[in-house]
Order: sequence, then C-alpha cells, then structure tokens
Amino acid sequence: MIEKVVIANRGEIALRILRACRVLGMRTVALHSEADRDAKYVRLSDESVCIGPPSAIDSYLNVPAVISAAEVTDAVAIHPGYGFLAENADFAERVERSGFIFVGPRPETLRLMGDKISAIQAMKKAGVPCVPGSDGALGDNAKENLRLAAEIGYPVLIKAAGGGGGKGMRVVHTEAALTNAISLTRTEAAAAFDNDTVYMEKYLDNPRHIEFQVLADEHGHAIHLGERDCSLQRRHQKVLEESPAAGIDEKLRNKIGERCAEACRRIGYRGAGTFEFLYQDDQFYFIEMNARIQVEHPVTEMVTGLDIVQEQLRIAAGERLEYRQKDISLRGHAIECRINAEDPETFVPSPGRITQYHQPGGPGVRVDSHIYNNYIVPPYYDSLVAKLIVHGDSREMAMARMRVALSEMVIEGIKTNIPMHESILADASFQAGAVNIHYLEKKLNM
Ligand code: MV4
Repeated sequence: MIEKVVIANRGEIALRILRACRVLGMRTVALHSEADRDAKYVRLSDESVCIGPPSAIDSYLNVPAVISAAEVTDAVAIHPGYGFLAENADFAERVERSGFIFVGPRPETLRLMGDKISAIQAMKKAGVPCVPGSDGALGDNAKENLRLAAEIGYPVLIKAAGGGGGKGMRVVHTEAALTNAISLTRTEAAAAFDNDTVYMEKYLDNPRHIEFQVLADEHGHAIHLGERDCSLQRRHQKVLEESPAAGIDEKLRNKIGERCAEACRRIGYRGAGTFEFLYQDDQFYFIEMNARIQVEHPVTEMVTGLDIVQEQLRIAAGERLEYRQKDISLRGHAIECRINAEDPETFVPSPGRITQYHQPGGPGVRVDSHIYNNYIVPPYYDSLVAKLIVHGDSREMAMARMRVALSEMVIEGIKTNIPMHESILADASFQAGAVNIHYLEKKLNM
C-alpha cells in the first residue's frame, strides 16, 4: 500500500490523479507553481507545496524542488502525469535513488524509449511490426545511404533518434536530395536534442495514427486495452481521439495488441504505456512508444470500464494485474474532444478569466477538467482546459452525444476551440470514419 502520493503535475491531469488516489485511499500532495495556487486540485488535496515561480522550468520541471517536496511531506510515491518530467529517465532514477516510488516505467525503460532507434530495435526483436527502414543509425557514407534509400524506395523519411512527437524529421523524394537532407537533419537534431543520430524509414504518405494502450505489472503480466485512433491532429497536437478505431476488426486488434503485450513482457515493461503505430493499406507499423499516462486515456477507460490511473498506482505499489486478457472486452465507442483556450480560427492561446462555465452532462458524458467559474487560465502552460468525453453503444451514438454535449458546453471570458469541434462533428468524412493524419490540416486550410 502506498500511503501518500506526490502529484508532480498540474491542470486536468493533476485532478485526475488526485481522484484516483482518493478512491484508493491514498493521501495526496499537490505540487504547484505560484501561478496555480488557486487550482481546484490544490484545494482538494490533503497537502500542497508551492515549488516555485510560474515558469515551468523553475517549478514543474525543477527536479530538486519536486524531490524535496516529497521528502518534507514524507510521501511514498511520485506520479509525474504527462509532459513535464513524465518520461525523463534521469528524474525517475533520482526519484528511486531518493527512496521514492516512481509511478511509471523503470528508468532504463524510459531511456530505451527516449532513443527512437533503440525503441524500434527492441520492438522489432519482440515481434512488433515496424516501418521498413535502416537497421539503426545512419552512417556518414553517402554511397551506402543512397543504396539503402533505393532499396527502401522513395520517398523516405529521415528522423532524429532523439526526436519524436514531430520534431526532427525530413521527407526526401529523390536521390539528388538525400545526402543534403541527411546532413541538414543531423545539424538540426544536434541543436534540438544534443544528439545528431538519425535513421531512415519508408515515408508513409497517408497513414492513420492508431495507438495501443497496455498495462504491465512487475510480475511479468501484461495486457492490452485495444486501440485509439488519434489521426485528427494539427501541427502534431491531437485534437480529437476515439476508441475503437473505425474499421479495425477484432482479429487484427487482438493480433497487434497481443504483440504489444508480449513486447512488454520481453522488455520487462512496468506500468501503463502506449505503442504508437501508423496504419496504412491494412498494415500496422510501429513508430514510437509513450511510457506515460496519455491525455487521451479516457476513451480507453470508457470502452473497457477500467480506471487506468488506478491501475498505474496499483502496479506502482507492486500489486499483480487483477485482469487477464480474457477479462478485457471493448464495449461501444468513445470519443474525446480536447477543449483548448485558444482562438478557434488562428489557434493563438487565449488565457484569462472564465466568467461563465456550464458543464454538459447526461448518459455517457464525462468531463475531465480543473476549471470553474472565475478560474483564471494562466498564460504559462499548455492551453488544454477540458476534455469532453462521450460514450455510446455505437460510433453514431457517440457522435450524437458529442454534438449535444458540445452544444451544451458554455465557457465564456476566454476563446475556445469548441466551434472547431462542432465543425469536425458535422464533417461528412469524419462521420464516415477513418480519416488520415493530414485530413484536419487540409480541412482547416480550405
Ligand atoms: C512518419 C510519418 C510517415 N512515415 N513516419 C510524426 C510524429 C512522430 N511521432 C512520427 N511522425 C510521423 N512519422 C513514417 N515512416 C508521418 C508522421 C506524421 C505524423 C504521425 C502521427 C500523427 C501525426 C503526424 C503528422 C505528420 C507526420
């Protein structure tokens, strides 16, 4: 049993973690910056510690401040949420060396997944299908790289090993452009990630982004919770996610999901994790693994009935998974809209005071949000103010419930992207299902 958990994050996920801790009877310590003093989860928490000024670098990313807060409050575990320190292997190592439980994978696993080349090699070895590409890092031999690209077939993609989430990539369409593209990507990668290692993959031109959720305990058990379709994105920021992915049959889901679970057993994965795939022409291609709880985890919770954050905490306490794969079934369909404080046309952030807030409700409607009337959205952090999640027996029912819920939701005083979500829900291609990763950006540019 973990008696007390430090929540090393902010916003909706801090509240989400707090709720899971309280349900499990764990006491909580909310860490907050000077800008988040009035946050709802700070009030609801058993204890709180101010860890620094508004700037994330000086607060939520301040490793000594986070560890000191755990020490002075006699906490047992630290939950990092997503973003900030969640996948920082050095942080996880310092947490463990200081005698605390890190609610997440082992530091070695974070290191393995942080390097995209070692992540791909581990998954390939474990039987997870990957994108055709270079076997590891590219060398400096131009002739050899040209031979490799010809073998893979153009277009190819040059990616930085230290990248991920869309940074450090370059598409190459011709032999003539290859050598220069490799050296440009290297230079950019060295500046951005302090690591000039790059690799090559076949470029997939119109894939969907489909990811599998897994849970693994410290006793060698691992299960998958099906997949989420996260193809609707703008500039590598996900906008709307759903589970299950339209058009993926149970046989393929179980095959890929079982490969992911088996990979977890092979590498000794611990906790919740996500295998990111590109899906094109009926094939799945692994690209990266996210070793953390993700923003979009609620859609998986709605279709499986599990509480993934509770599972993270149980696993961190050393418990065995209480579910076997046969206990997991997907019921109905769930959709999540990310509600951001931003201009719906220009996407410029719109911080400030929320003067009116009315939350939607009804059967199958869930709102994960830390906001309230008169809450001031600070300008220092990401603009996510609420996640609106709906569930229904069918995708059609989920879409209908989402349309109604969006129409009920009132957030005044700041601008939000609710109008964009309404236009997505009204879009014929979205309604038909299975749009690719380029769809939303094309639609927005029309
Ligand atoms: C790709 C790809 C096409 N082919 N890899 C972008 C973020 C990073 N996680 C991987 N990304 C991509 N990798 C191959 N071989 C296209 C993308 C990509 C993308 C992937 C997922 C979601 C949105 C995306 C937007 C643009 C490009």
